[in-house]
Amino acid sequence: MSVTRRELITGAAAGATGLVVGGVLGKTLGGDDGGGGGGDSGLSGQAEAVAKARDLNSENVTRAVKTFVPPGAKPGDKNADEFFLFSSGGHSGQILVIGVPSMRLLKVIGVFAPEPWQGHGYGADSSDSVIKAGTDSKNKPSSAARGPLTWGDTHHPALSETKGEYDGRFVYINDRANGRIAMVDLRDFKTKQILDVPNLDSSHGGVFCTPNTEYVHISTMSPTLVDPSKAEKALETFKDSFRGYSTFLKVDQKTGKMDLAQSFQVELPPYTQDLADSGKLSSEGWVFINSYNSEMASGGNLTGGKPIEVGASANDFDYMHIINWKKAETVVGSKSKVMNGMRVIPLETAVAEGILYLAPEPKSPHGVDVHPGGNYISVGGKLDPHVTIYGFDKIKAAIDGKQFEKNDPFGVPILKLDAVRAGSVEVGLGPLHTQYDDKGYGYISLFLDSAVAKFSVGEPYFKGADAFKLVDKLPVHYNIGHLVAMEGDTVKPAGKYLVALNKWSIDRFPVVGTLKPQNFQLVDLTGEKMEILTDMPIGIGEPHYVQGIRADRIKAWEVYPVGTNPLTMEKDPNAIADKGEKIQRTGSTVEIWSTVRRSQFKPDNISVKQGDKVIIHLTNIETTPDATHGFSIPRYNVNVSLDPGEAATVEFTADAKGAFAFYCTEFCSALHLEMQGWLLVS
Ligand code: RUQ
Ligand code: CUA
Repeated sequence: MSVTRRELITGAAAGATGLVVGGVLGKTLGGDDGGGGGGDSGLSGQAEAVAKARDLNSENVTRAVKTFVPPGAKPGDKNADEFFLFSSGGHSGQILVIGVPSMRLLKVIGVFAPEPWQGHGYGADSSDSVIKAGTDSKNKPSSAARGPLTWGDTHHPALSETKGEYDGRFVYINDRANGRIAMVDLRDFKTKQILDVPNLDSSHGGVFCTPNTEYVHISTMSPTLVDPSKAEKALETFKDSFRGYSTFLKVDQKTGKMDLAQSFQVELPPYTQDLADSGKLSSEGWVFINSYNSEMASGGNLTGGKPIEVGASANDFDYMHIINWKKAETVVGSKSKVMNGMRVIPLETAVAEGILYLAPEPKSPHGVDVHPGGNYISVGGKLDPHVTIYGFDKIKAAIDGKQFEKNDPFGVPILKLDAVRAGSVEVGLGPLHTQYDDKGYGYISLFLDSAVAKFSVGEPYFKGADAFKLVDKLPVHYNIGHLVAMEGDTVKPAGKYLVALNKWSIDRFPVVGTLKPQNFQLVDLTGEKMEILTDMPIGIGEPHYVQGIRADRIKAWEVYPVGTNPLTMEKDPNAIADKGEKIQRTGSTVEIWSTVRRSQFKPDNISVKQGDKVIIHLTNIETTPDATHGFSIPRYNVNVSLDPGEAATVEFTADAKGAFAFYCTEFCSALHLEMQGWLLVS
């Protein structure tokens, strides 16, 4: 139930909600909202005075009340955050976790970039090994990366699903820059795997989970040069030298990890494959990937060639790729070749086996988003003011009836647009991405208009002339890219809220230097008209996609069972209990087993010789939530977070001579400052 502005101001809803802003506020702030009526109280007088002193009008107060989460609100309370956003952190390489409707930043999860606060990539084996394994040059046609890579451009988070609904187990996210993908376990919100995806040099929007997380999908963005020894003439022979790859990474249901041995790719033409989405319900078993630059333009603007953006938008149509992955699964065992450790179904095979089809998409398409019912697929063409809606029933019929316009230059059949289009809606300039609510509406971002358009999306909610219609439009601030409606890309959207991910904030926040924050705007979807509730500056990275999940689907751990290694989520063989502490020297290796608790490391004196290999096993033996300790060694670039119960191992060569005062980096107790020790390297 939502409280309207009028109810709030007049106090009509006060009885039901216990909200007593009351009549005085109404009178003072009333304006066009009118005023008067409703119960008056001491609280209303106070609220009125505060609102007046802070120059807040009734609309501001209503919005504040809709988003305010009182201190101490417990998950599940009516006044607590009902949803979490999992947001890409863009070129910060991280994931951001944000509460809705409060729009409070709850966590930054270190993924591709080392993150000292969590000890991600600063000496602990459990994270260092993940970052290191994430740069695997054997997987790429191009030669060795100058790794390990320590940053990523996170773009598209994909929450794991069961029967097309988020299940709160894992979240995957891609690195746009380096063609990689990572997995975060939502039991402890930590990165467990970074996979350098074979044959992918880059990847943009092609990330999603299939409806039961059988696979997580990722595709190329810029196509890959298959034989790097041909780099010199590669752009002149673009059509033959480059290929795209649609990748299905098999997910281990217990650990969430992706298993290359059971994964496969479908080879694609060297267009720029962009956003992608999974079929669901009636379209389950299929995936849809749009593309641009079917012109295969490669630039050359200094030597008389067309700039890439001109060459790449010359054609009126690009192509949606329609892939039957259930069919591909049956073919991959016998008809694939192995390339850089990955089974690949060649393009000709994909065509011959009926695995790959194309459908025309208007002018520089970007988003492709499957409707909760599974039948409709919305595509925004950046240079076309319409959203084009395809019907999967029509696509199936067109494939069965061989309604092809022609083949593309690689022999892939192109379906007739008229045969597969279910409708189109003129929405405005620069349509990009669509999300859905629980009432049959779609919401599409309009980059050039800086707006969100709401439109009806066919059956079962809308029929006949109402089937595909623009119903509302809301200006946002500014240059919106993605948008997210709560659970808005699942089979059961939650509606209620939408967040606009605006690339520019211009005048919305105080000037904090020349690099400005992005702007997340929370939009209320419960009324007839969409309404902005609040702005949230994003001061880290440039988020691309975000998914919004019901908070109660996440079952995160508060503490680890004592001795847990976060990488395996099992007891670490080197974890020790109280009194198990020891130091052991074998040749030039010194191995230390240390307990960590409020307020000491034991042992607190470690003496080694210069050049020794030092291995320190740390076990935080605390079981109290939040009793986290840090372990840092100055000058050795070591900073480990030891959450309650966590076990970690730090290994290094003691090459710097001196006395190094290691210390706890978390203010854990009254004697936190005393929680230190000495590493002597002589
Ligand atoms: S994208 S702003 Cu990087 Cu998903 Cu469309
Ligand atoms: Cu332990 Cu501070």
